[in-house]
Amino acid sequence: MTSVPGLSAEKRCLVMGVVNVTPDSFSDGGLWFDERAAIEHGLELVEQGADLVDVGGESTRPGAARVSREEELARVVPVIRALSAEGVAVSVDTMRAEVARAAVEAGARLVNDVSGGLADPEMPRVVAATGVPYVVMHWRGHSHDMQSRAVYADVVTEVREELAKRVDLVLAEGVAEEQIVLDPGLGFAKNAEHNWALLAGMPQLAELGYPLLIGASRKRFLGRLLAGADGAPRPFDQCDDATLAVTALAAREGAWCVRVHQVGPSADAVRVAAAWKRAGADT
Ligand code: PMM
Repeated sequence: MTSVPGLSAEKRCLVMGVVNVTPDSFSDGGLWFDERAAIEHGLELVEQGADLVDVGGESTRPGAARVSREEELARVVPVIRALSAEGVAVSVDTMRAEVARAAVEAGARLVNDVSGGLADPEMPRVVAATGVPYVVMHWRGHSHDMQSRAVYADVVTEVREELAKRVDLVLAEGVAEEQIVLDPGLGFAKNAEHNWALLAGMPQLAELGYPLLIGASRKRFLGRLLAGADGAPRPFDQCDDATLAVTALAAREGAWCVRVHQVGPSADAVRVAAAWKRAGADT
């Protein structure tokens, strides 16, 4: 089973707090773009109960353009180095093998690749060499036109099959089974209906035999669900209670990790879910 070196062996869903070192991310763009602010926010998230802090330097919001490799490195490496030096378990949110390699050298303990190795063919080999856990997310293309690929006859079956293919490929490139974590990629080439189907389909995705990471935090489908009487979606920063509900339900479904922007309430929720499960196991 996948484990992150240095993390508690307590049996519960992990909480990954998000630090986007970007000027334009959907949910927190610009807030932590400054290096010092990003480091302080990462430390704050750990105080609030984050097991991992996910540091990303490239926005993946629908329509976003790519940043250069140099810019991405300059954004994330100093933040990862500083947080790692403070003992924080850092994951790097990147699609680039070179950024992943530099991040692990700077202390990152997990590589979170939203493209599941599709954006950079070097990625699986680099991750294999590092030996750290590897989040393989379901992805169909870069953000600038990904929503045009949100076409499925049966989203759960297709995402499951496409993830299984990615797993075969990364294993063939030398990644160990114990390194792999799968993620359905909510919002990435998926509309609201697809996202709900994938959450409901977690048991089918879990049948692939790998831990699951769920990233629903502040995503548009939550805002749409909570739209007011005028039909206007709820702004993303007013979707944290809905995110918390997803955390509780995902943890209950056996998620390995949830990726969230507001950490404190989710850190409590995963403990509630674990106590509930333990009590069930005792009776
Ligand atoms: N979502 C975003 C960024 N990185 N990583 C994983 N593994 N899963 C996700 O769902 C995911 C991710 C986009 O969210 P943000 O830009 O609002 O942080």
